[in-house]
Amino acid sequence: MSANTTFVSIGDLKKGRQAVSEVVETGGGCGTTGGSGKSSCGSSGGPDDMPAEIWDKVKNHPCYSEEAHHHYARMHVAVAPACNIQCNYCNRKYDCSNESRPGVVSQKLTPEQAVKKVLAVASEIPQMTVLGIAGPGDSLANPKKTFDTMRMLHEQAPDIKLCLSTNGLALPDQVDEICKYNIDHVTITINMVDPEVGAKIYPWIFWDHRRVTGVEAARILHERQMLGLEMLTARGVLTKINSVLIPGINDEHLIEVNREVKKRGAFLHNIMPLISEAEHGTVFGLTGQRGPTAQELKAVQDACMGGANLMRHCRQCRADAVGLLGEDRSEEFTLDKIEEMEVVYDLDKRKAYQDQVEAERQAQVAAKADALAAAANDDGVDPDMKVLVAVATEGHGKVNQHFGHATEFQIFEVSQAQALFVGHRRVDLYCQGGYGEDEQLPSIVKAINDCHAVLVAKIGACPRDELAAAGIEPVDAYAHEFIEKAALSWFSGYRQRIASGELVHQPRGDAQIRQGAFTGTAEAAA
Ligand code: CLF
Ligand code: SF4
Repeated sequence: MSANTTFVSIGDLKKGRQAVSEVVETGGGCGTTGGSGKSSCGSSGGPDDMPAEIWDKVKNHPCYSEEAHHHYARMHVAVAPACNIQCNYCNRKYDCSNESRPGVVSQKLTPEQAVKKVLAVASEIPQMTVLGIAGPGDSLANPKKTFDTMRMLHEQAPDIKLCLSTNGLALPDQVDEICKYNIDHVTITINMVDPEVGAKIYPWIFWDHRRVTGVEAARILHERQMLGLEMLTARGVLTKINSVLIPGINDEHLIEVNREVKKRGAFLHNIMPLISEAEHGTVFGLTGQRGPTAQELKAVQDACMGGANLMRHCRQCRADAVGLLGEDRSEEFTLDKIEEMEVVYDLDKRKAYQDQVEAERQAQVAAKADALAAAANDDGVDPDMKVLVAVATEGHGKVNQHFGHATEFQIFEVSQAQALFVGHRRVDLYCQGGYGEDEQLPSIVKAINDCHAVLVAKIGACPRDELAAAGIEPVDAYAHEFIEKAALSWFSGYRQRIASGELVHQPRGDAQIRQGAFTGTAEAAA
């Protein structure tokens, strides 16, 4: 079978999950690094799941806490243009694909411009709590620009958490600098722990003043990644591992990656789909290497459960992203616009606003707990039934977006025991300048085709009918309610309709992960 058609079966993945569980029983990981004996601290964890000092680091970091990502924003500054390796899914005309959606070009900044931009965003978006450096090349292949930026921010904006992302090659040499500026969150992209697999992903690295190729290059990269991860864990820095899922190359192998990074203390594992368009001009794009479907991605993520904790809410942002993870406000903060802004970095005002955000977040947590308690009754329907629902939201943890204004849908897996965020699906805007664009509907249906319902604040008659005809129930009865409560309430009603014989539960199909560029933006919907 070719690399493009081979894919690990769900049965094989389940065997792999068993292997992961065996290792986890004896292995280390974040539960053993925090020192309190508490053991579960994934992105969906809360204060009861982890030591207080770890919760303090993750509670308002939108990437490290799924709950936080509904309420808190991050921003990136594109100060790091150079890279020291080549990945087959990257074209260096664009931003680093390890933390960015392929095919995007960011506006490069000097460290001084970057600091000015961060202060401007912090004064306009008080819930912006994290500054990340994620390109457009590799942050640590540009150490002076990266650490100059971090040093100035450490001094001038002490309430903002600092975060960076790297391919790991230069990491062991930079751990002291990382700790010097209190950079508490570091992402390493690790796609393999076997250099033979790595040779299919990395054609070369630049190491020790020369270009190294093949298995030797992948071996050096692997050793540097593992060493860097161990050093960060030893220094108490929280680490997230990004892995790009490449069907036929590292799909099964990511279970082993998960196990190895867990052993070395990784806090989170973020398995992202390969985005591989020929128009991006990458090696994989040009050779026809496909990305995974939504259900293939979910199968690998599910198989890794029980190992290193999973992040499933990554949006593969751009190197100059600004805003909540699902939105992009970078256009509001270009250099010329910042020049005209009155920048007032007011710590007290930021804190007061964040206190309000925290109160809203606690209300969401309480609503979820109440809804779960109400859902746990014996209604005669299969107690293990799980379905996916899509949600249109513009933040605050609520079902508060019109179907036609959604550029993504959040996906929740709902059962009587939980409403769990399991991913998102990007779509083209349905509503274009006040009227519905019916040509977009088939692509939206394909993106959420594995869902039983879509929860929205409002929806027009035409998309309502087409969704229903495709077997996806449009639901606007929970407008402006908290998402988990809405999803659980809808699910209880769905079960009641099955119990009464009003409907028969049918399994859904697979869904597509959006590959190409977008034809609509959030601004266009406003
Ligand atoms: Fe940025 Fe990355 Fe820090 Fe987050 S992003 S450097 S950890 S602040 Fe987040 Fe964006 Fe996914 Fe990255 S959603 S691409 S995981
Ligand atoms: Fe591209 Fe990032 Fe890989 Fe460098 S590390 S080649 S910038 S994806």
